[in-house]
Amino acid sequence: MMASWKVIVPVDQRPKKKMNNIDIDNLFSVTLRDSGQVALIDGDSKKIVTVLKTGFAVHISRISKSGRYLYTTGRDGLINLIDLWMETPATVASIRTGSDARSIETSKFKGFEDKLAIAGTYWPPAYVLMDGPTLKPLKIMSTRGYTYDEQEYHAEPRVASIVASHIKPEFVVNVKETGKVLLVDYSDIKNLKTTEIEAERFLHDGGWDASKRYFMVAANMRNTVSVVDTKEGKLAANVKVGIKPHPGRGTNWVDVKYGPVWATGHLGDERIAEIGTDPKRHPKQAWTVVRWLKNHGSGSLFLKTNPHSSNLWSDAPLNPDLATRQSVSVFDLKHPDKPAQVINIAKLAGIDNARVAHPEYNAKGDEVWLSVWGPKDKESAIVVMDDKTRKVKAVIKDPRLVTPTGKFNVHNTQYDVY
Ligand code: DHE
Repeated sequence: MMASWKVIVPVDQRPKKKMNNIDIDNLFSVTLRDSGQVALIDGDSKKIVTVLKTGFAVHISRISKSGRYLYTTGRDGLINLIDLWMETPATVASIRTGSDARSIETSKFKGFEDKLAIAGTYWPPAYVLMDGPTLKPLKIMSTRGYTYDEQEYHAEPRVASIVASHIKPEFVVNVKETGKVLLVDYSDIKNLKTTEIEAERFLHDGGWDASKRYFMVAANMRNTVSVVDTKEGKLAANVKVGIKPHPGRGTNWVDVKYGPVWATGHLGDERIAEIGTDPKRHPKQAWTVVRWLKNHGSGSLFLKTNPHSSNLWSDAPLNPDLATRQSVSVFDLKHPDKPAQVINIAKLAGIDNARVAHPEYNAKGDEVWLSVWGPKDKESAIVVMDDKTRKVKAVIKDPRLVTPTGKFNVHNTQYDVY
């Protein structure tokens, strides 16, 4: 790890203030999966600011608490740290933390803003804590151990999603095969305390409820969403959902009848499960599926609404039917009994043979960005929809936009708005 570690621009040679006119709040970091790059796109002008080389089949982007630093991880374990304050944002440090990886996150608790980073790896089965501004590795922790239920030794349990708590100096680390959620207290790395929570198998992706106290994570082999109460450091519930839940980070809104909910779509069926998340004021609904919505098909990966919106957008990029995987469902959350409007987004971009994936709102919450994810050697695009009218606002096309998939709006990623 040390041999791969590069500080390209030392901290004292970095800008002391923002050196560009970019509205960083509304910048999007877009995964260009098959070219191993991210495109930084200005949310207002829809213009590409720059395209940066990252790891192989780059997977996700995450933003530091201050909004200055952007972290990316490639599937090859290459972490890039990008400074958004530079005249043209560029990589200022990089490291390889393993040979197979999916997750990266940064410390968000008061007093630890931008201080630490954490990367999880599929191989080796471990996570590493790093100095945030330089990526210097500080401590590697193995995830090898016993499955929570059968108490069988597992030699290579992979690290799936990692999120940073806003209410404690903790990272929530989800270990796939053992079904354990680790709450890693980073306030004293030398005397590291972790709380090990028995959840369910195989943990994959997830996100916060609206209060940011409960972490909701898919356990896809058991058709379950595990709910971790990060305030108490305990499992709150295992909620049975549909077949193979896949929430991304999931999404939150207030159901007209049942109060605050968090929702996930599914790979294995066409339902969207709304789970009640307010045990104080809606105890009957808490940690149960209060309502099922009907997506336009199975094979859904991501769904999103926004505090400023009453629409819910849901994709189905892994559906075998072409028209289905090119389309999204848009639900009116004020009238949840009304069927969704199904919009073929790829057609709107004039592209055939693509998957449409990953709705992401802009910072204001009045636009929804969707990736039209074509083959590597064919045209792709990003379609920007006006949230209110559900009509096209812009189609971003550029030869540099090779296989766009995930899009991470700085504001929404920084504050976990979803
Ligand atoms: Fe992902 C998140 C793992 C395939 C796009 N993906 C995640 C996370 C994990 C994961 C563990 C959560 C990270 C976190 O929050 O810390 N993904 C995997 C796989 O193991 C899998 C199934 C197979 C593989 O070979 O990697 C896989 N993922 C894909 C894709 O094929 C997708 C659709 C396109 C791509 O770019 O590779 C894809 N995954 C994403 C995206 C997120 C993600 C866009 C972040 C969602 C978000 O809104 O935060």
